Amino acid sequence: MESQITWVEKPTATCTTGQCNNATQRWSVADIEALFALPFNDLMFKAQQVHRAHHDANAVQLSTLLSIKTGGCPEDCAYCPQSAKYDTGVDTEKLMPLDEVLKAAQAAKDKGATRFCMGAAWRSPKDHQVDAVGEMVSAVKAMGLETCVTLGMLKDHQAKALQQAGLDYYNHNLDTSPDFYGDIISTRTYQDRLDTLEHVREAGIKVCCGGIVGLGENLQQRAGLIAQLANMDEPPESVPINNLVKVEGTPLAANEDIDPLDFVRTIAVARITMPKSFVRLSAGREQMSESTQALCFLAGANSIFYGEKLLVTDNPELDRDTRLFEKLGLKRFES
Ligand code: SAM
Ligand code: DTB
Ligand code: SF4
Repeated sequence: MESQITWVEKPTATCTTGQCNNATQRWSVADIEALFALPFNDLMFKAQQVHRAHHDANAVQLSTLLSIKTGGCPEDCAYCPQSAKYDTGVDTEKLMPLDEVLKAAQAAKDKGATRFCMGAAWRSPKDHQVDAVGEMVSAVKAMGLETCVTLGMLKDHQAKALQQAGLDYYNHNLDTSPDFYGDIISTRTYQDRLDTLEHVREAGIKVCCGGIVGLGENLQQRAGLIAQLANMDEPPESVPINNLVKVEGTPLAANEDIDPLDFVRTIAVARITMPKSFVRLSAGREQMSESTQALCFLAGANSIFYGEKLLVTDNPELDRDTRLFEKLGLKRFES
């Protein structure tokens, strides 16, 4: 029997929640909650339709992460093993020298990554640190890799300096909905995040922005995160959806795991509401079955972090990913 659902590609609604950041938001939180509430098969069917209209259904973009400045971060993000506030056994290190970064970038390229993402455990970098990262960006780009960095909050002139250095993407996650943010982080505000994203956009750098599920958010708050992302004047080119990696010593270490099918639903809803974006199945793959990952690809995920480490936690071994790609007939996305 035909599904009774009428699909609306981009609903126009007036904001009733106070959570939208533009007057004519495209997706209300209620619209997104309604997507989450669909029968699983209907949701997956719609996600596939949208995915196939905008992307090669069997191509997945491969990004490799490197922590260029590990640990000792002054922020108190409750999920993060790199916060100095929690005893997680992560040692604090200085900014990695350029030659080591380039060695890691070459290794990532040799193994098939097309984008190299460098992460620093900073609240907000100083100008001389931005200059040092700018040098890394220029050198990695010269190797023929796309570049992405995530350094915390940026001032407008710092975003411009990174653009001048040739940076392709800046990763800065909203992580969760505005009304749940204060439960997770107290050392900065949601508006701080939005301000940095605006500086990045204005500098002409592509935006990589997503969030984490499994923080203890309710369904409305999960929908609230997607609404924030989808209603940006220009949705992020890249949307990482992380499943919380529970790290001993962090306040969220004992959180209950979310149902894997709810994670898949989050990917599908991100795909439907941000048709052109690359949706990245990000942290949490190490703990995920092959079947769940396969469902995530079916739901429209078309990017992963590829390489044995995320920043400080484990990611699947390369041969495990190679086998999974072979089983699923997936190929590497070439831009
Ligand atoms: N300090 C910068 C910042 O917060 O933007 C950059 C690095 S920070 C580690 C980058 C992102 O990693 C966070 O925004 C969060 O989404 C993700 N992340 C950190 N710890 C995580 C965890 N345990 N599980 C899943 N995602 C995590
Ligand atoms: C993103 O959204 N996920 C990545 C990347 N952007 C920087 C980080 C995941 C971190 C997982 C925990 C860790 O290894 O530190
Ligand atoms: Fe610091 Fe980023 Fe970790 Fe927050 S997520 S504690 S800002 S490294």
